[in-house]
Amino acid sequence: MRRRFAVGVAFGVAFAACSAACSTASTPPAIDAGPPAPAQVDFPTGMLWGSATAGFQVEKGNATSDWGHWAQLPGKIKNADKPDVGGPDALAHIDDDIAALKATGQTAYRFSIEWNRVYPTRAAFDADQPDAAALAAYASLLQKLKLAGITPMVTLQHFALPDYLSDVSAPTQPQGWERPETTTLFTQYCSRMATRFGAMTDWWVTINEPLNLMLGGYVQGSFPPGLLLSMDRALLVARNEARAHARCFDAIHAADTQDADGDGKAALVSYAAHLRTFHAYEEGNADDQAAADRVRYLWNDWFLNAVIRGDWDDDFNGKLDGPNDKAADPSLKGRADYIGANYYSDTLISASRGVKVPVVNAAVYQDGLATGRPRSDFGWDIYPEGLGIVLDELKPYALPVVITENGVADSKDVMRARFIAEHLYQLGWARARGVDVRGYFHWALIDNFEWASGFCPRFGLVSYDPATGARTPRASAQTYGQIIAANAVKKSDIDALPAYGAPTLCAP
Ligand code: GCO
Repeated sequence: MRRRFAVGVAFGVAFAACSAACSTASTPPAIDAGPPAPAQVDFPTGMLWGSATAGFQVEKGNATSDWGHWAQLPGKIKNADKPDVGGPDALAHIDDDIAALKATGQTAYRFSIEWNRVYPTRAAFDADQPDAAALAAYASLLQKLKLAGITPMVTLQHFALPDYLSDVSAPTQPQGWERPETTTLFTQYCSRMATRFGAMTDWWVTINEPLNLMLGGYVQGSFPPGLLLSMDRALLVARNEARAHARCFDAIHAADTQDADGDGKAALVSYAAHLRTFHAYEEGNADDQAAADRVRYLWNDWFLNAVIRGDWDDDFNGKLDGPNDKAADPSLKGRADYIGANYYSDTLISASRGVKVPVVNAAVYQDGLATGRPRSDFGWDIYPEGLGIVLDELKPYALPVVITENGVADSKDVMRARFIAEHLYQLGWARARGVDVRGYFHWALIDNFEWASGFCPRFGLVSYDPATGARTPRASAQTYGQIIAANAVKKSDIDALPAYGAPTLCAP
């Protein structure tokens, strides 16, 4: 069966899932034909070992966000799941979550401060009258992390936007990042949060996966405002997010002058890019390969080039030759202190079949790939080598890298231990090849609301049972803890782990 417009996926352009028709696709080549795989990889002292969440996915009570409204609309969320019913209610369970981090020796935690929670109305935002309970909750989280010796990493925008900037009832009107006022207000929000919390955190993520937001909202239709293949609006969103990131970067640096952890740096600011590997649907097919290169450029390089090099490719054609293109634009250049990289999986690209996405003129296949690799409950390939590939691709930017997300939907915990070990092995190997990776955040600390897929996919190191409210560490969390304790991964330890178990498919 061929499926169009799958919902609720991180990469999001699953325009057609593979079926028997995909059988001509072959397994992409393994990385690094050169030096043999090391027997052991080691991590540096001070490596950030953590896990990640996002406010809308683990909190309750974000009804004044666009996602809060979106999740009430019929047909938008798998099984009609409601974020406030069945989630782990993180702000009410800070101690439990910190205990889970400590139990595995994690030293860092990435979470978001939800804009709509802090400023539920436009009037509150304009008057700078933040919600006292919201501020107290985030301050408490930050204080408790400090007491526990856990380094916080704060995301300022993780998909959900306040409803006064993104109205799900009016999708034909400009929404969210399309509106110029969103950048202005976001910059103020960044400044205010950095002023208020800068003494308690040094690590900042401005926007989470800006291109996924664009894709889900304007191409695939599974995120607010729910548009299909609305390319002009999509590209406007990407441009505005890049500029907003740069303004937020400046605002944070201006406001956060306090060094929270005594390392001499007051603020380390970046965004979280979702990076993938892209292979030709048919290995050796030159058209497919060219299409894969186009998609890879747009998805992996475009935003990084803009905010690190200041290279502004306004028409997304891969060259700085358009009337609005600009090299080394000083208003954009140098706006990343590190690269935040979310890595999940691989993608096959076809030039000749399936639903083509304009601009890249290619069909994108991201789940149910005919590669023979193990796959997660979400239908995504498990492809640890891909992490090595994307890390190698980051070398030319010459910046430290933090893996801000990496994880697997695995409700039965039959894949996660090996998944973690194999990905961390690739990460360590990339370090040995010269990529300066400083941290790793597993997605996720605890089971949570997976956007359009609701609570079906289970990404947590800790399981959450909505019936009993029990938070139970999964066995794989111990494997993560052992690697953290050793600060190394041995190939022989990976070999001793059970093979990947079968997925309990939770496809959209
Ligand atoms: C994303 C987000 C997370 C997801 C995670 C699993 O990548 O979509 O940053 O919010 O939950 O990636 O899909």
